Amino acid sequence: MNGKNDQNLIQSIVLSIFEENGPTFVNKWPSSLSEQDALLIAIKTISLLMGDKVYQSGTDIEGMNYYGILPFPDLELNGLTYFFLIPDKMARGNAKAATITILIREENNTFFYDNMNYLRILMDETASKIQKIPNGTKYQKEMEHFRLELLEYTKNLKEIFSSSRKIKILISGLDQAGKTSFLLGVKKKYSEIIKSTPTKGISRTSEKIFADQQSIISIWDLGGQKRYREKFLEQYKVYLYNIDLLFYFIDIQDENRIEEALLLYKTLIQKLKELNEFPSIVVVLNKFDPDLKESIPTRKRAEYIKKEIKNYSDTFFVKVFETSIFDQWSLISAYSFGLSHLSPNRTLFKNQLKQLAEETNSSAFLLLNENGIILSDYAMDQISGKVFEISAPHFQTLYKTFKEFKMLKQDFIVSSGVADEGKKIVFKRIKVGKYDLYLLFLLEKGVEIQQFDDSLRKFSQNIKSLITMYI
Ligand SMILES: Nc1nc2c(ncn2[C@@H]2O[C@H](COP(=O)(O)OP(=O)(O)OP(=O)(O)O)[C@@H](O)[C@H]2O)c(=O)[nH]1
Ligand SMILES: [Mg+2]
Repeated sequence: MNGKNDQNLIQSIVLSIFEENGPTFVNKWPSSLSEQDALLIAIKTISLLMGDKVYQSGTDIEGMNYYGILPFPDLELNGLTYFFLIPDKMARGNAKAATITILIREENNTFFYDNMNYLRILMDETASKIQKIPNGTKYQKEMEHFRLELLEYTKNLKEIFSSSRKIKILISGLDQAGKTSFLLGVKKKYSEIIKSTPTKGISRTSEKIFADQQSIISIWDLGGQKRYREKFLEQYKVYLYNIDLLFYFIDIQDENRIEEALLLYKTLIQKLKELNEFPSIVVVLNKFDPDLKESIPTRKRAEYIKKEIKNYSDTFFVKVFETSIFDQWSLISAYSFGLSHLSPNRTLFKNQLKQLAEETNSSAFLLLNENGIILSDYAMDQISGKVFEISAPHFQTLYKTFKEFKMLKQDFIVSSGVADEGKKIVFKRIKVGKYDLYLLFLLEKGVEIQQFDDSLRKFSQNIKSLITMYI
């Protein structure tokens, strides 16, 4: 544990650029950081950007800034890396890939999460300055300024940091909205759904996306009955403090209580603002059972709710899902979306999938963990996304069944003739470090999966270190 005012919190700062001869560091601090280590940092961070064809096709430079948290186990450090482009007429795609990396010791990992907003702004400002300076300079002044700002900021921090991030997810909504059933449904605990009773007070569980993940994810399922709701609103500070993600449930079938449900939502937003807590929000329009999908009154109600939610939500990031306990995929989609939004590396994952899609000439990709949680997805168009929606659960079951009966000789199944124009759907297991992950993707006519062994291997390699920092 490190006390407050830890002068040694920031271990290193490295600015790296993809120069003609490959990734290299152009500025490093402290001077005691060896050239070899600085080069390692440059190669590792830049290689995640390279091959990303986004910038090679001349997309605007402003639009592609993103960040991620990367482990550097050899150095026993973790890095927050900011990826950006420096305009350069002479370079391929008229730009050079660049990264700024802040390194801290692994045991101080939570520093990144707790101060992400500040760090992003500071990195963004510095990157903007660097983008405007003529090429070939060492960016000494900008990096020095960056370092001083950062050190000044960390000097005043009062928190004590640790290696494991604590994530708090709150599940709220009126009673009977289906909150508890949803959580059980995601875990396929169907027999318990039938027996489930209204939640008394609060039910706390935890989530593990990976068996040995560092982060501790707690899920607070709040009883929605009036007496529990009142208590919750009375003690809102306890419940809303340090919240990372809110799932807000509305029963789409309960037409008489829509206004009441919206009012509670509005109240929650007000309380959150008061506490200066800005979690991502997933609004779940639940009990949207498959036979109601086309019902006009239900659709109208859904549109009305979406409009109101948008009006109330202010600056919060909000995404609305329509779910039903009778549609497992709808539950998984909403749940996974929420969880993946907690991942600092979500943009990096998406970019890796995008890159893979380009290399394999595929229009869509899904990356799943062993429990079927969607870690990341990429779809070029809506139709491809829709195909997955329908086929993913089916493939997962098929794959498991085949494996169970030892009928699977390879680690993938291909189905042809399902989609139009001779496209094939592939469900494939990939080894990423010690984890088994699954890819679902669409292959164009005449293309065989074996052609992409190299791309898939590279993909596994690239996400191997990202995955340990997934959440
Ligand atoms: N038709 C339909 N019924 C559902 C769905 N989800 C849950 N239910 C039913 O709705 C009732 C309430 O579900 P719960 O999961 O206990 O609701 P809750 O939001 O946890 O309620 P509290 O714990 O009291 O806040 C149960 O009878 C469920 O079987 C759904 O998607 N469709
Ligand atoms: Mg409940």
